[in-house]
Amino acid sequence: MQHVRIDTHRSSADTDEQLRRDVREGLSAERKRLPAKWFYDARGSELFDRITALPEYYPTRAEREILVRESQAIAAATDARTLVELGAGSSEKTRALLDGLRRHGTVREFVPQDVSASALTAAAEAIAADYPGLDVHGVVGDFTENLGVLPGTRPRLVVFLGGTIGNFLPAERAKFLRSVRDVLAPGEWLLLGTDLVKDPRTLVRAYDDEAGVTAEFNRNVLAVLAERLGADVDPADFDHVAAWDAEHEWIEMRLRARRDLVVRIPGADLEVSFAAGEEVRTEVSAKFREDGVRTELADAGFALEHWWTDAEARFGVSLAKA
Ligand code: AVJ
Repeated sequence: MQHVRIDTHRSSADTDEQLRRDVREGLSAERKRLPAKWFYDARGSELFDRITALPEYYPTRAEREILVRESQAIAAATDARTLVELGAGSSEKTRALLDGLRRHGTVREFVPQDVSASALTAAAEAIAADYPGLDVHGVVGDFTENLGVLPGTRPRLVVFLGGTIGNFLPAERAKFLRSVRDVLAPGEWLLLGTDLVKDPRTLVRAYDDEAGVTAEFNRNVLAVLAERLGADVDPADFDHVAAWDAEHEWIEMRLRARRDLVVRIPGADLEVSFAAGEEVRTEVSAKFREDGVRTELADAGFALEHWWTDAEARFGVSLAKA
């Protein structure tokens, strides 16, 4: 008998309200922007899974290489009884960690958290089926808001993988890391995945693939606005843009209007004009250096105990102690 439980910490009405606020704020700003989290409806989560298999999109493979190689070291360093995964998505790479923790013999519970109920439920069930005896307690919610109570027996290992921390702006990052630190007891753990600064061509290609899957993923945020807020937007009116910002060391994804447009968004009580060529920033994906990660962790009250990269030093995984 499998132990799977899913708690929903936010209703779809909460979600609509937050989307409405983000859209009103972001699309009435002088430089238009939308938060990256709105990509991930069922279709967006599926498109992201396709991105992770693209030849140009190396972060998933590089991180998996590290997790497979180091899972036993992570288990031995942490003695984790609970594995908490923030922004779990399909939880594919988590299996490498669970394998290591299982072999070590301490882990009892897996707590995946994600905004996408569909992705989370499927992942929770698949993991429970493949790891008999593991209690799986999924949490549907926004990890930037619902960290107040973190379930699970101590010591807990909170993992935040994929480089998703790069979607936060620096101030948001500091706040997020601090909020993770605040829900942990001294001696508990954070495992953090960060994509690393590298040559801009490789970076831009990873966000602008030949097959156009990332372009479709980017435009999917417009489909989300159409679906949830009734926006009369045609995704084909926007071009996908991926650009390296060398000053901030982040990739920006943008949507660029192909012509002058007026988009009505009744669900947000908003009408937005775009001049031909005008862009909306839809994602920031920051890239990191070891020193910067160490400093940001320290500022949040974490000590960096291990730093691992893949063989090509494209991606970094940090194990930090609260
Ligand atoms: C899931 C946030 C880590 O920033 O690389 C992939 C999302 N965006 N291609 C990233 C994404 C475009 C991805 N994260």
